[in-house]
Amino acid sequence: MTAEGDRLAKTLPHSKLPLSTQAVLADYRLAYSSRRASVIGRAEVLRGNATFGIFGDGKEVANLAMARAFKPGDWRAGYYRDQTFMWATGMSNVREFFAQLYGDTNLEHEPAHGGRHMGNHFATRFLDESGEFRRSVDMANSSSDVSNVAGWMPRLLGLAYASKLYRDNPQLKSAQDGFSRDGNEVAFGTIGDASTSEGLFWEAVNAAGVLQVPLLISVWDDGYGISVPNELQTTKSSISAALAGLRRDGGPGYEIRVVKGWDYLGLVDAYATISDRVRREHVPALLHVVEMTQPQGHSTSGSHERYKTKERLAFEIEADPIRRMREWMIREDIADAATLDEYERSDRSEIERIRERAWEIFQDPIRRERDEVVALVVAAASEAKVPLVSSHDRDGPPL
Ligand SMILES: Cc1ncc(C[n+]2csc(CCOP(=O)(O)OP(=O)(O)O)c2C)c(N)n1
Ligand SMILES: [Mg+2]
Repeated sequence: MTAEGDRLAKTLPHSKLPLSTQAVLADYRLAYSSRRASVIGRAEVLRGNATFGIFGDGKEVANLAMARAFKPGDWRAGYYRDQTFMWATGMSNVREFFAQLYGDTNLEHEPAHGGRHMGNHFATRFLDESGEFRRSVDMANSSSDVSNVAGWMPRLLGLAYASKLYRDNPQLKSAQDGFSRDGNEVAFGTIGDASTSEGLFWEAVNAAGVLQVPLLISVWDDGYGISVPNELQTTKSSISAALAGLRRDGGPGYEIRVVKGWDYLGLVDAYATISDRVRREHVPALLHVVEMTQPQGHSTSGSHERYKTKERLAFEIEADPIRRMREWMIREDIADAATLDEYERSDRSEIERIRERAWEIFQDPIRRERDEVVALVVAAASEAKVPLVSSHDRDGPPL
């Protein structure tokens, strides 16, 4: 670690935690790398090298702030916008992102589900090679994503409830080895604005308020569920406004906060403060992350240019969290533009190198099998003395 890296960049206003220059720079580079992977991922689908893509672009900075609050033993139940969080916590990485995109079925390349789910569906392994439970208290843990939106909410509730039982039930004290440390785990949930309209969201949110479990739900609010805007989806166009009655005021209830998706410092501070409260007091929390963007639209199956207004498309560029984080770093003298340009250049080529390698190892068994089949056909043809090239192929079309 260099002296420069150790330099204090900021003290967070509420949590009072120190944030070093090195930590901010590392976050920025990860955000930037994740964006490059999303951009390349979309291009790969449009080129025909992959069948479908849905990515975490626009959600990078909030993902990183959430990752800073995530501790060994914690759990995640969430959805396809979380690639940056998964990489930041070490639960996934760029190589696995591209293996998933290509549909690589080799578990060594794609350990989440061996190419059998949708891309950007995440999971960590609970069992070791001999089928025994791993010690989840020492690991970062993610339950397996599912495609039906909000389908993971009841599971999120269950994960949080388990910690409550481990803390409160004396009979479970002896059984918690490896699974819990006195219920000090937080279950982190993520969900999109539109998916909060699902019944499972409301059932889980209400039950968590009744049970007072350690659950921290982040709503990534980018204003849209595919092409449907919030006004047509959510009462008052705001899930935190709609849920305001759940807020605790002297008795049991929720911690509810609203933070902007491009405000790096505000996000890191909010996650640090709130997760600490959730962990200690077992109070559920909802962090409504607003003004998020979707720079490439919903997925590779559509073009947001077809349904977003000119003003909204301009906002997607102007409120881009990476752009704003970069501007903030320069303004605060954390890094200068030339240094950041240099990092970006190097991270861009690193992402491309990893993609290329993921493509090669995905193609490798396919090419080997093709070569084997061709060799068999050639051998059979030569034994039967059948020419493999027709006179038409050899001589060209008749003139
Ligand atoms: C139960 C269910 N209904 C519909 C869909 C199709 N679908 C996939 S993503 C999506 C929109 C989700 O929007 P939002 O929750 O705002 O998340 P975002 O993609 O904007 O982050 C829909 C309707 C689905 N996967 N599951
Ligand atoms: Mg949305």
